[in-house]
Amino acid sequence: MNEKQIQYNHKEIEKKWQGVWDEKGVYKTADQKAGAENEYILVEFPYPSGDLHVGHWYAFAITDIYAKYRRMLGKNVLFPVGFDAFGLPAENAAIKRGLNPREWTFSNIEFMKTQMKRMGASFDWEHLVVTCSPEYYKWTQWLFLKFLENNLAYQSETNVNWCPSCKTVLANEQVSGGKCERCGTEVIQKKMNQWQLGITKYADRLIDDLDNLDWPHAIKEAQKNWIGRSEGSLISFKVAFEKDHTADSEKNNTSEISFEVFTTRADTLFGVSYVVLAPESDLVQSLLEKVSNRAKVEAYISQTSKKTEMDRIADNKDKTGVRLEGVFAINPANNEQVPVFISDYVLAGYGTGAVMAVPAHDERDFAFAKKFNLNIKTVISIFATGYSEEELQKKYSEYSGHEKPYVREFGVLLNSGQFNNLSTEVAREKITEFVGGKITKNYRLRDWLVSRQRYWGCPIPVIHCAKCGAVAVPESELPVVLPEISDFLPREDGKSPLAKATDWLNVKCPKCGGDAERETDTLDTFIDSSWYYLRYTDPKNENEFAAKEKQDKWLPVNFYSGGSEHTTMHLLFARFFHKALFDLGLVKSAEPFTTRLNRGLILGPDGNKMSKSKGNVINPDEIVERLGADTVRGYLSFIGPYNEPGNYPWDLNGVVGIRRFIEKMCRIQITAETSSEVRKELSKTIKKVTEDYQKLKFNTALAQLMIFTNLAEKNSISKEDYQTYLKLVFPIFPHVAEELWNQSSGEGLIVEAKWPENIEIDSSNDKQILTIHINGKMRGTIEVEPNITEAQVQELAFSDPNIAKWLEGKTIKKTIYVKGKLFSVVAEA
Ligand code: ANZ
Ligand code: ZN
Repeated sequence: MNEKQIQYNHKEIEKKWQGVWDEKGVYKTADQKAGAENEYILVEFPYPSGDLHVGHWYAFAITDIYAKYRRMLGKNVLFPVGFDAFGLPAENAAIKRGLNPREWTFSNIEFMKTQMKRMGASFDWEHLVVTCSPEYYKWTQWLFLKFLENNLAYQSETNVNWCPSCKTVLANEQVSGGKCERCGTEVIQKKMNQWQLGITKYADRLIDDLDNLDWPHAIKEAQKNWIGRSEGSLISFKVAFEKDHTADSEKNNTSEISFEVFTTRADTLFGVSYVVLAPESDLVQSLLEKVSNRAKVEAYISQTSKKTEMDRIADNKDKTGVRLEGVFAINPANNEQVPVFISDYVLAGYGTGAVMAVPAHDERDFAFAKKFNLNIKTVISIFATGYSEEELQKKYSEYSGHEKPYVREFGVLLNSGQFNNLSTEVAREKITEFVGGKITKNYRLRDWLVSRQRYWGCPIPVIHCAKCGAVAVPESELPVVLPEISDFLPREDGKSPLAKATDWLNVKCPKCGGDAERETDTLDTFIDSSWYYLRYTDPKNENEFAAKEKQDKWLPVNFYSGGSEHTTMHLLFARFFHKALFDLGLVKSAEPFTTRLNRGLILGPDGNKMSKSKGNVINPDEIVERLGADTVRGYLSFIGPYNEPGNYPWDLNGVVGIRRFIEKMCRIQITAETSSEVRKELSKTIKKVTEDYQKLKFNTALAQLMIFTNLAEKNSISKEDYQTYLKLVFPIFPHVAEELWNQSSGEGLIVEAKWPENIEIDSSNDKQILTIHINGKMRGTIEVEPNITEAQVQELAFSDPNIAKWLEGKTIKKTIYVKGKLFSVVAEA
């Protein structure tokens, strides 16, 4: 046979086969295939920034390996792609560079489509979803109206980041170090009426249903922490005012005012030495006229309003605050009067916005008490029960000396009247009951603020009428299309630039026909991405967001690959959205994604996150041009196990190594028969590669393919076995595999081939390795035919000089032969 020409011209090969696959429509999703199970493989869709980066390749091309493998197994796969196309960058391009956000976005999409097509991935482009197209956002609006009808969407006054000099609302990422990113002015918090979605109603289900999901433990834990459910008590404190000095009684006035605190540690109630209220709370406002240091208090309130929540909860030891002079709170457990403070470490939006402070057992309260010289009273001891109170006191003070608070949740009570010696756990309930409190749950999770004062987003389909209030735009008038405007800066009062499009803004009320105005806020883009996977199943439907029968075919998503940055927000929002739709009978499953995978991150060659400013960005197009898409696919699959998130620096030598490997693949020659060694390795390779693909360990699958390739290149392999090998290679290296399949006159296209079956190898004729022991010590090995006799073994062993030397001058006493394993000799001098 002739030396096979090694001519790996990746450009020609990749272009050719992409054209053929496209033309034959091999990746068109079949709604139903006889006898095939449907499988929905999903990757988080990208923002159309205008350039595909290596991260996109890692997301799509590597998940595509899995999609291809599942297809070859006979699954009917939906593997769609789309663009999460609303959002700030387009608007910034409009403001800074005078571009039209729609044109900018769509031209980016067109460009990225051509980039993506070079991956050789099995996307079905007919299922393309673009969230900024009116065909899509019509249904985003329709779904929003369903939420509105069912009291899951509502308006309320909420704080926003406000730049007083730009007169604009800022997103969190536009605030750096408390200053406006554009002009450097200090950002303040401003109250605005904004739309919210009632995700907190789903808090318990969002936690509890995690148990049934086949998701990595770390993702579940992160979601639980984000929701932050804690069990505690609501305890009511009465307010008392200091009597003015002219009055006769020494005692303070108890007022009618009371407030509740939320505490997870009702067991520490006897240790309360003061109370802290959130400065911005309504309660503080109502107490203002009774405080004797009002100016100071008001100054602190205004100072707090400049801080973001992030700054306030930051774990700094330096606590600030102001005492409400003349105001006291009465501890319901022992009727003690304690001072009342405001401090920014207490947030109005969590719990009740009021905290009973127990400095002996809480870090923040401790720091605060130290600073303001407040009483620190120990009420919990770590020492076990059985001690008298004095003993406990003594032991405790020896132990702690109040250098730091004892914050652990277990222990026994002291200094707590009739509750002394109870365990903290029991005391929590008993004390709550004793003071008439309530056991409740509290959540970190807030309702989802979805209003954005921006142009480039989905318009909220609501009309405001002075008479009728907020009225839904009638379904027949959807979509509310974004008007074309040219001035993208927000209106002076902070309203979205849409408020300047007066033709669009002024409408008649759908209810009463009177003059009315459209809502000018647009929706958070996380809403767009909370249901795109539903639309993928039926992207062109003009009458429904997705027909029931299409949903039935594909949902829930079997496999969802995404970035770890979406562990909480996106994944939680989408789960909430889906559950809400489930309750409304619009989807059938309570969860959208049965399996979730967070993939790793590709770093620059310097080991840092790729960024333009660091100059360490790898441009995949360049590498595809120079070395080929198959090389990039191979490199990214080899970099580490796909199912475990890790950080992988880009390594050009590694890339070149993959290219060389592909060239080696091309050098394998077909012969009449397969050598037994190659055949055996092929059997092993099929097993290993199948297992590894299934587990998303493409790196070890490829390592095995490399071992096999090395062997096959130097040995003989039949056409049939060679083609089996190509099938194993195909998911990672589709273009070159198709080319070699074609050159070896494979039947049809490899892309339509079936996954190979295991090959059973008859190993009964294989040579065996025997270990030789002399007097209990291993002294060497010999290779023998399987049907060898004991006498032949002995002859072979004794003729091996390395073994014979141990027997010199000795007499053989005994030999033992274990077939296929061992030949053992006992010899004496
Ligand atoms: C008394 C106490 C004693 C507390 C003690 C803790 C330890 P989690 O677990 O996160 O729910 N707290 C309540 N509302 C707050 C607010 N709006 N801003 C800041 N802190 C607030 O935390 C609940 C605990 O955080 C509550 O229990 C309360 O302090 C504080 F040894 O009450 B604790
Ligand atoms: Zn009206």
